[in-house]
Amino acid sequence: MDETSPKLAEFCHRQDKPVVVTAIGNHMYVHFHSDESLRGKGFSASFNTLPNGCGGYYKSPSGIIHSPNYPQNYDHDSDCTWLIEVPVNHVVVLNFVDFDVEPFTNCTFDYVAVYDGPSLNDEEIARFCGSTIPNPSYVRSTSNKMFIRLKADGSVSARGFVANYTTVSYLQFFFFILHISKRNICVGMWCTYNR
Ligand SMILES: [Ca+2]
Repeated sequence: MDETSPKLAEFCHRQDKPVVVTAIGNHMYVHFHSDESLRGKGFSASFNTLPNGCGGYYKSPSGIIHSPNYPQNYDHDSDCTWLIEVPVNHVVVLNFVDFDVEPFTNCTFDYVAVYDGPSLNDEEIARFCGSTIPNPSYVRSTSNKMFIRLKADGSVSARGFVANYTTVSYLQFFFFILHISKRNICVGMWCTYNR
């Protein structure tokens, strides 16, 4: 509710398209800052509320998502979904920085699932539960959209999760895949960088 809260997005310069920023809880704090020289038109924004109060739609090139109530426990029966959409010809890299979701075999009770596309109908590329950060901590989409779901049952909750996401171009993505799939191949600076 103030500047110590996690930053969801930061904008300057001109935005060519409307940008959607979604708060996780029922508060959002917006800070507009200008210095002593040069002015722009400023900004105009509207807001609305989501019926289930969690999840959201993210279109900024990077951002942070976290479970409802974090760092307090998420509610029983939570069912939150996040859609991240970044520019075409880019992919989404989601990186978990904190994770604590009720552990159970096959994540039967509570879980965080990641889908390679804009909805639950797309391929589920990861499903996590437990009290440690997933290893590896990141998940990548193969297109410019990623869908994430936190699903909880009616008993036992935990702290939840925090994840940040970034946008990577197809070219960067290709070089990364080449590197991890054939570690003995050097591609430009990637060879030096990862040696
Ligand atoms: Ca549970």
